[in-house]
Amino acid sequence: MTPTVIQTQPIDGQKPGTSGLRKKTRVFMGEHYLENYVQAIFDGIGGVEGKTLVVGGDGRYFNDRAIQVILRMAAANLAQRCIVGAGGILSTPAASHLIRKRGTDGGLILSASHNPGGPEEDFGLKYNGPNGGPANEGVTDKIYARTTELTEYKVVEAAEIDLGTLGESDLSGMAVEIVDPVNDYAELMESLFDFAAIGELFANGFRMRFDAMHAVTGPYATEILENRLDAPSGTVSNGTPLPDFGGGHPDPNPIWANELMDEMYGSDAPDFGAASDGDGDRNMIVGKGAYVSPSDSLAVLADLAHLAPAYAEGLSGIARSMPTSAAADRVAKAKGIEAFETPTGWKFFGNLLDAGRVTICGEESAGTGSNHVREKDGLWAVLLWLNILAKTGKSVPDLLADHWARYGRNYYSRHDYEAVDSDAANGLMQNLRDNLATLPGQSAGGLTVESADEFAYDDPVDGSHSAAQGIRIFFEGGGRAVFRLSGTGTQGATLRVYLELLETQTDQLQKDPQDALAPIISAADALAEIKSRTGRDAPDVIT
Ligand code: VG1
Ligand code: CO
Repeated sequence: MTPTVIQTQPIDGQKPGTSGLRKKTRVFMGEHYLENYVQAIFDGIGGVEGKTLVVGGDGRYFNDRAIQVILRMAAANLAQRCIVGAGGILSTPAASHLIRKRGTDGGLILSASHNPGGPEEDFGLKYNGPNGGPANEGVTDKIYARTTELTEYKVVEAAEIDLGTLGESDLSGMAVEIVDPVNDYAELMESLFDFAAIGELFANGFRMRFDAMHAVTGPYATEILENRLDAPSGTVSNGTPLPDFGGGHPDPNPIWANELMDEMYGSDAPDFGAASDGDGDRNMIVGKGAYVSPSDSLAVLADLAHLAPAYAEGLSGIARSMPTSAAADRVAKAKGIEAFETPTGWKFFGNLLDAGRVTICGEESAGTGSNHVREKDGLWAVLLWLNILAKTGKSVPDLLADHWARYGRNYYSRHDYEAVDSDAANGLMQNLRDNLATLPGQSAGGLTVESADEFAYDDPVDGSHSAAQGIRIFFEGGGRAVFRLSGTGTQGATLRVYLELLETQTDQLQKDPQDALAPIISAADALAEIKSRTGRDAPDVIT
């Protein structure tokens, strides 16, 4: 069948952010909007003729209809095959795995991650390359350039594909293969971890709560935890993915996963709690009365990963995003392996992983992962924690206390100011940038600035340079404040302020992070003029 060529206009503002393009769902549903972006992706990666792509998403509102459009456009652009998760569902790490396992030319992942879903909420789309990872900046720049010049896109007219039935069908000459979204991923997890040891933990009465937050990990967690590891049924809660995530934010942090937090801090708390986000790449870990900050989680996992079969030989290196605390660096140092500091976003870990320079990576935003895929992976982190708990026989609070006693504790918090006026947010950043040279020596909040810079990154593998990745202020005595604007928001600007302080005195390791960080918090406000410039008295979200 000859494809229909539809005339269109370039659409302004289709610039991919930290993780693909995210916009209000209604924007994506607007005339030619999704189509323009899909055609720009296809053109930006050099066409899809003869190629095989993986397609799937987190099941949010518009996921299924967007997939039908993508399939008809892939056929019109002469793709050879699309591999689609049944029901249009694939968690981000499962999609990454499928791209790698099947040796495809990449994939399209539909998700706005932890942002709410629904007709009035958010939608997103990103391209991952043949290594299974998010497209690097070179590729996203090409995709963006195409969006600004595109005047037509191709689509075939065809009946809807039945996404619910496994098997292969033909769409105007392109094969559409509907696959089980869970099975390959569950097998991968079984190959990495000691399922016998974890199963024994559950058999001996260990209790766990996994909150899937009505998002994509429900079916994955149920299959792995309840079916393969024999955790009691009911271990997974909110396990049915819903197009609007039950009206909540599928964001696994103490604010949005408050149901889980209440249970874990309550009188009948299970031994272990965990949650994941909309597309399954983030994780939250919480023990009995003990929330684990993502930066600490990365450090503990890196320290003890050798207890899991896949990492028994040790790690080649550890990478963390710049705003993530330096806790992982000290683990790398103790192990005598390389540590890397990258800009925010998983795409910056891809080259290091591909080159074998690092085995484990993590971000303060609740993302941890390894070289098993090229995305962060929520359930992977949960299973590695379970593996470590099973092998050490210790509790989460004990493991944390051990870790801090050995390495010191990086008190850490992130303060988010959401939907701030864009001009005000840009003005705040520009003001810091303009004053970088004069900051050292200044006092604020009882602290003195030691140095300040704007973080830039030279990729050690391909030499590419990424500028303007956040402003860092280091204080005398080891504290740090980092400022950057979010690249995933869909409304105004989100200012993220990252606060950190290393404590090594053994009698000072059990403080509340907000108390421990009070001087850094007040210094950050004074130096960046947060309150006066944003007009906000307090952050919207503190994690
Ligand atoms: C945020 C996080 C970042 C993460 C990104 C995508 O980006 O800070 O660490 O990689 O989301 O995560 P930003 O630009 O808003 O700070 V996900 O779970 O949305 O794929
Ligand atoms: Co996510």
